[in-house]
Amino acid sequence: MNSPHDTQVRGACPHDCPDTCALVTTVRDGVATRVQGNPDHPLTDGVLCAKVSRYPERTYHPDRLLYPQKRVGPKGAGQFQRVSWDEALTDIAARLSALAAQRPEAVLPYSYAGTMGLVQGDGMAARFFNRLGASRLDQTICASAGTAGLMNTLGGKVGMKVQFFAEAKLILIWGSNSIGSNLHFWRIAQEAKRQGARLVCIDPRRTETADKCHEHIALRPGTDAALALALMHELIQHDWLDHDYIAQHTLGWAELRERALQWPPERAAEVCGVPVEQIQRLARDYGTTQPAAIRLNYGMQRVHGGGNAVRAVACLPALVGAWRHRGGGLLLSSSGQFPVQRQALQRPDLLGERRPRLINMSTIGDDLLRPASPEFGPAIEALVVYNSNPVAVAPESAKVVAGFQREDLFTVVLEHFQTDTADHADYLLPATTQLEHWDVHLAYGHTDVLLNRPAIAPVGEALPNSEIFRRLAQKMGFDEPCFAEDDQALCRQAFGDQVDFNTLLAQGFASLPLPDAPFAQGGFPTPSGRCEFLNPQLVAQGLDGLPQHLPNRELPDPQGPWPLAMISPPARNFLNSTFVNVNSLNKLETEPLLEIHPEDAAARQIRHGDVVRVFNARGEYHCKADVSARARPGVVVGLGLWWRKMGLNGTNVNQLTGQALTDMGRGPTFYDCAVQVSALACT
Ligand SMILES: Nc1nc2c(c(=O)[nH]1)N[C@H]1C(S)=C(S)[C@@H](COP(=O)(O)OP(=O)(O)OC[C@H]3O[C@@H](n4cnc5c(=O)[nH]c(N)nc54)[C@H](O)[C@@H]3O)O[C@H]1N2
Ligand SMILES: Nc1nc2c(c(=O)[nH]1)N[C@H]1C(S)=C(S)[C@@H](COP(=O)(O)OP(=O)(O)OC[C@H]3O[C@@H](n4cnc5c(=O)[nH]c(N)nc54)[C@H](O)[C@@H]3O)O[C@H]1N2
Ligand code: SF4
Ligand SMILES: [Mo]
Repeated sequence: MNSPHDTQVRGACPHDCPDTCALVTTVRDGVATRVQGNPDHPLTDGVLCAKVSRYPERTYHPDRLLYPQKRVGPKGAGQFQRVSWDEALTDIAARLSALAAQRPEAVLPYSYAGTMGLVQGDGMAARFFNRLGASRLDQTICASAGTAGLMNTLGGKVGMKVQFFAEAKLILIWGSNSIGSNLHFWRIAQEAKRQGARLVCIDPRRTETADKCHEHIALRPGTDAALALALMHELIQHDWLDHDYIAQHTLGWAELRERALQWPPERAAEVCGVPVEQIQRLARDYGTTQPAAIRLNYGMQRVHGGGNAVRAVACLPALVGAWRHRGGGLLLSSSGQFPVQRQALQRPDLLGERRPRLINMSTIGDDLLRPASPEFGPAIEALVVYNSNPVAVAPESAKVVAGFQREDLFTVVLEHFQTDTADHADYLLPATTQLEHWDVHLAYGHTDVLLNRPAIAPVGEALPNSEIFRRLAQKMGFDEPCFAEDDQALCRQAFGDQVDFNTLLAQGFASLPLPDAPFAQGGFPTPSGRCEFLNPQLVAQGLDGLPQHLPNRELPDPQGPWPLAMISPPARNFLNSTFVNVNSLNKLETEPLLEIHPEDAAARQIRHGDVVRVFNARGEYHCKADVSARARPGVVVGLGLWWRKMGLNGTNVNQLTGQALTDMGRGPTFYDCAVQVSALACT
């Protein structure tokens, strides 16, 4: 119940989730008592997921980091003592200055999407590292294969407006567990369903989303391009094509046609491990239903051929002319539509003539262990981690941990909690949460800009990331005026005059003025202005210019040592490794689990609840078996990103994943991973 003493503060959810909800925080006597969805923001509609509804619990968690700390124990042991901000920042600045004077590229920032805010993300931090001349981080860990696939086909991270999925008559939910990871889209899909739309889920796992769709196509991981090419085959054979749209708005139709004709449904059925009739029926539905909409998500691009898979799927709407309708087309990410003023915010001009090397965050394990060499440059000697928990989330943990344990590596971690990564810090600095700082947000699942106002004062001595970098800059003698700008100034700069800041101040959100059906008359943001089935840039690089099915590198071999494919998608009540330490949420997820099909379990004498050893050449992960038909035969599912220290024997699923990269975009291949499973006692 709200009392007259309550104030309500409008904000934005900072998490790496397509929904980017508008929040309303209730504050009484300086304490946040409740976080709710803003009912005035149409897409949020007053509704939040379970995770963020628990925000006060996370914010006032007894384990929140409240003051700066310095390592006192062995590297990685997580033993710290309290120090003052001044002592911490003076020492950090001295260490970084010494490196900056000799070889600035020995310093590496490591950040991702702990907060998606443009100010507390790579705003002030980017200025700081540009001025320093540090190595740049190639931020590939989530979406870069899909991004490359989309760029190479549609020309950008562009697509349908999410609200118009409500008007679709057929929705393909492709590589997305929407109920878990895109709840507000799912609500729109439900509306479409009530209006008679058919929902089809394409996912190796029988997710809660698959349960609620009319049909579930449980293909093998990494076979989406084969399925898409077979759909094209059927569209051609039955002439379910929009010839006019193809002629006017696409590039390379003759070539794509020839490629697709090599993929009869029988061939794809073999590759995907699904019945031929299911592919034929899906093609019929897609070819004969208008408007038809595809909600693609990043789950299907974490494999060797992930970029090509996205390319293949992204060709489909143009073939049937789905883009003609605002309720038709495709959405993977909308983030390319936001006019972010990155030059103003991040100030790449501070680099001057310097062009520091790029270090791929998805191969941080290998890169931390690499010595100096002419090709690589200097070894990484200092790491500044913020908005990320690489020790838990990056692939091939054994190497990541070995890298973080290097005695000669100087590591600073800005965090809310003492995560697996924080355990390895030399300095651990307390950061504010979204309830405690200003920020401004774009979204990748809708097209509204959101403003976040601080609802409460910082907890303990926590400071915003921006302020930590501002103070560090001062300590290092960076005297450019941009280091003195405050967070509200950065909020304004993020979109400059492209978005009306007064609207943001007044209502907390502002919609971008975009057309309802962006490609009804073509006009794709590609160099040709067309949907590029055949991509001339890829051809110029000597690559296959057409989408192709590239099999997983680690195809499970029933006769070999690694007979099972493993995927490790997000858990519904965690957000990557965030929220894993929030008790009410980890209770819902119970404990680290491996879903395994009853047949695969029986073949290994594994019973439900047994402790199992999941292993391959890279390592082993210990957890409990969840014998369940959610997993298809031959595929096991290691759900969610538990903190290593909360898992059995200090392991999590990334013990097993590898550092090989995708066909495009240099992305990780978390779901291209072959393993064996045995009961732990038997080993
Ligand atoms: N609750 C919750 N929400 C989240 C996250 C979270 O951790 N928890 N993570 C957030 C992040 S970082 C991101 S990037 C987004 C999107 O992250 P996504 O990874 O797209 O998340 P999901 O929607 O769970 O979709 C993954 C689905 O793809 C399936 N999948 C795995 N391999 C394949 C394949 O080869 N082909 C196909 N077709 N499907 C496959 C998985 O079984 C899973 O159901 O979600 C965000 N939202
Ligand atoms: N096996 C496997 N591994 C995966 C995935 C998978 O599906 N399977 N998914 C991958 C994907 S899609 C992604 S996006 C990555 C995610 O990897 P990360 O971006 O590292 O995401 P989180 O694990 O959520 O960690 C974010 C951390 O940032 C902290 N944080 C939040 N806000 C702030 C802030 O304002 N300031 C500071 N200093 N810290 C803050 C949080 O407390 C949290 O510990 O993981 C990847 N790893
Ligand atoms: S995590 Fe996603 S669904 Fe949950 S509140 Fe944030 S944006 Fe909304
Ligand atoms: Mo992600």
